[in-house]
Amino acid sequence: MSEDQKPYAENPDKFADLKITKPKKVAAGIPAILTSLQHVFGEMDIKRGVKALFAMNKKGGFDCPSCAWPDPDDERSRLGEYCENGAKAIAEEATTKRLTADFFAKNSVYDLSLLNDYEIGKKGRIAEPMYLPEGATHYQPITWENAFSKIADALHSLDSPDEALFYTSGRTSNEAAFLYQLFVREYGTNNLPDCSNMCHESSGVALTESIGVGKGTVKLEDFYEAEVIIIIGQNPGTNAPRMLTALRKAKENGAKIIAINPLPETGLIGFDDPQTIKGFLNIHTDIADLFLQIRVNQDMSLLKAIELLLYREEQKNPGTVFNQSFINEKTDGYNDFINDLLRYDESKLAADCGIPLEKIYRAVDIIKNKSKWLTCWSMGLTQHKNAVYTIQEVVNLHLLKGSIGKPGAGVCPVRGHSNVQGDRTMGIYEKPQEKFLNTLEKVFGFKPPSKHGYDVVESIKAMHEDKAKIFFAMGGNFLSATPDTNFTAEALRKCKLTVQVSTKLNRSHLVHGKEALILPVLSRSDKDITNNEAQFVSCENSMGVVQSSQGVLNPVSDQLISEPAIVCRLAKAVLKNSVVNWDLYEKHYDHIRDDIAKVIPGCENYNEKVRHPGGFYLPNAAREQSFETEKKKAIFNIHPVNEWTLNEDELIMITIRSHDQFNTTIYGYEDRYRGIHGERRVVLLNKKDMDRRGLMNKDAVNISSIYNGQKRTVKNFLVVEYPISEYCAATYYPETNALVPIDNVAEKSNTPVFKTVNIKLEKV
Ligand SMILES: Nc1nc2c(c(=O)[nH]1)N[C@H]1C(S)=C(S)[C@@H](COP(=O)(O)OP(=O)(O)OC[C@H]3O[C@@H](n4cnc5c(=O)[nH]c(N)nc54)[C@H](O)[C@@H]3O)O[C@H]1N2
Ligand SMILES: Nc1nc2c(c(=O)[nH]1)N[C@H]1C(S)=C(S)[C@@H](COP(=O)(O)OP(=O)(O)OC[C@H]3O[C@@H](n4cnc5c(=O)[nH]c(N)nc54)[C@H](O)[C@@H]3O)O[C@H]1N2
Ligand SMILES: [Mo]
Repeated sequence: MSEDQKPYAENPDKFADLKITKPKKVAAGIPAILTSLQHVFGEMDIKRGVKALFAMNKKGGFDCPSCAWPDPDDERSRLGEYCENGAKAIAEEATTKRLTADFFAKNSVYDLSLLNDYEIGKKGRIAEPMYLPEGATHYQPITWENAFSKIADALHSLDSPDEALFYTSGRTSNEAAFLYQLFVREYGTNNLPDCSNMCHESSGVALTESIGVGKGTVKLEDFYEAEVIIIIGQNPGTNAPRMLTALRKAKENGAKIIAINPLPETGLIGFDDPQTIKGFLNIHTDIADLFLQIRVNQDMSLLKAIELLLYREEQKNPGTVFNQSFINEKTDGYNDFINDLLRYDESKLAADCGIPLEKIYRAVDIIKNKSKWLTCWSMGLTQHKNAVYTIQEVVNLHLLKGSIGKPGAGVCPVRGHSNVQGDRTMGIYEKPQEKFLNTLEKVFGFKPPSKHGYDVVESIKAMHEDKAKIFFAMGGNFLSATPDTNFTAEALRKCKLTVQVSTKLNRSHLVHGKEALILPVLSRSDKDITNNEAQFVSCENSMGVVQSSQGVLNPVSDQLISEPAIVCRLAKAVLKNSVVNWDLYEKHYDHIRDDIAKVIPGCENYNEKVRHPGGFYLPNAAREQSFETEKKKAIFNIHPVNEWTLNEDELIMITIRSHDQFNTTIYGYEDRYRGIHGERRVVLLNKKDMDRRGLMNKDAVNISSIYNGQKRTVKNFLVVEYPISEYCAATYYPETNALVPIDNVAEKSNTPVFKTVNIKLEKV
């Protein structure tokens, strides 16, 4: 066991680099431009860097591989639409550093596992297919053909197709995703776990039950018309920086913005738009008009308090606050909902969420006479035990005012990975609907399996229990992104074979099955030339717009192939009597799109529509106030407030992203906005919680989580005093994923509870 590869970097002995400065008041601006350029030109020459930056998010260029924020339809900057973190994402994937067979011969898998995630990621792009035989210490080169036949042999050796798992991360294009689910289903399983299971699954489940569609209802233009925008459980300045531009415009048009967060995140407070003259001159926009500093996972109490106070206002002036005709015609469950609401007391609710009642009154004043109103959220709502319920409470609030499905109003889960929403649309889902499977059968002539497959958490458990023996990942970094890192590492190690389709080296290559393969792939920004013709792919953004994306850079190796081509070749190797014409798909992606058009609702004439500059919108009935639930109405769902269970000495920890990472890819050690530099193994604490424990800035602590009597510990984290809500703590993901219990999942969505981890600190 002692020589096993490390599932996470352990006990750094040098801690000298941590520097703490004051959190920034203003996001973006000139420092953002400078940082972007440093990252890009640190990884490639000027010509390649300029080419990449100019093509990103331009019509006819490629979709930024960072977040899923939409591009403006009309006025895109001539420089391309990008932000600091988009530029870092490009620097990361367009780097000219390469990992060839030579590199893997020189570095054992064990030695690589001793590096931290930053060091692993910075090694470069994987340049050729690699294979790790059982018991070997080093990856060795393998031909593509042999790699595919090894996978085919392994898959054929299983007792049932349900013993194989096919994970998808969210960068996979629509074309690749469509082919991948088609291959997996023709092979015979619905085991298609994806990063959505850990991300916006709770939003999908909540919204489907409440309004009949698992996606948001707003368009970018709605931001410009909105009178009020609520940003709850999201850090847009870091994770969707281009959203700040939309918020600035909204403010110029008179919108009021309310931010709800346990941390005063920089982008929420102020913003310099680097793409405008004002931004260059350092004139900044204050984004939030009202900041409500909530305790972790007390959003339900706050939402109920707001609803209760709005109800009182409505009683005082009937018909002026609630939209009674919308409630009567379009919703179900109003009376029961109000009866339940009246059980609560606003003072108690305010105390529970840690926000003074006067501040809640201010929020109510902002909202009460407005109906053009949007709510945006992200992981701060979705990764809790009661996530689905809190999101449904957000919908309840919108239903009271009829603020959904009309200009300037609606709900907006801000998606994470750049094509995570598209992958779902294309059928990457472990619980496919019967209707979808029937269409596949009609179009292709094979019978897809109807038994539901495993999601992420179920997959990890299935590997543990020897129910799943082959793990195949289309992108991502499963080991580091999932909860309970040690448990997941054991699960992966039990597999017969693990296969990673990847651009960059990550820890999932280093903690592996008995045999392992790395299949190197073209990235978003790479040119994809097939049959002498440049191919493009398509993606769907957070607002349901589907657009084409075409890489412009020369790939770093002629051994890289595209994700669609990988699926076609894999399918040909595995499926002896396939009824699908994989050769045709591989020749030209138009053939893939022809079949997407036959299967996916709203994608009729896909080839034509996706070629429109700016793309096209997928249909979304809730946008027109047509709610396709069983009752054909939007539903008021009733859920209780969430009791905080905090034992003595405990804190509630959230795991969040720094400004210098994309999920498990660490760009650097600069969490610039929060003023934390040089070190990621930190724990952010409120001054009062530090005083109660006698802790000082930079003290080293071990962090333990206690769940169902089980203790998990990570060692040597440095304390940073931070204006976070009392009784709460924050650490960076993935360093503390080992503390997140595999069994602690959100009700209904099964999303790991990454944001309510009960912890104790022990000074070292
Ligand atoms: N640069 C960059 N961009 C990214 C990513 C990245 O890693 N780097 N990741 C992408 C992905 S996959 C995703 S899903 C998104 C994630 O985007 P975010 O959801 O913004 O990411 P997190 O860092 O998880 O931040 C969660 C926010 O919610 C707050 N929060 C935590 N708990 C609670 C709570 O109980 N209530 C409330 N009201 N707030 C809470 C935290 O303080 C934090 O501000 O970003 C995407 N974009
Ligand atoms: N504690 C904690 N854990 C979390 C979260 C959290 O907030 N807290 N957030 C969760 C969320 S929201 C998400 S979405 C997941 C993310 O989970 P994943 O999507 O699995 O993780 P990433 O870090 O985005 O994956 C990065 C890897 O993807 C590969 N890659 C990059 N680009 C491409 C490409 O174009 N094609 C292919 N084939 N591979 C590529 C690279 O090899 C890179 O190392 O993590 C989840 N885990
Ligand atoms: Mo995500």
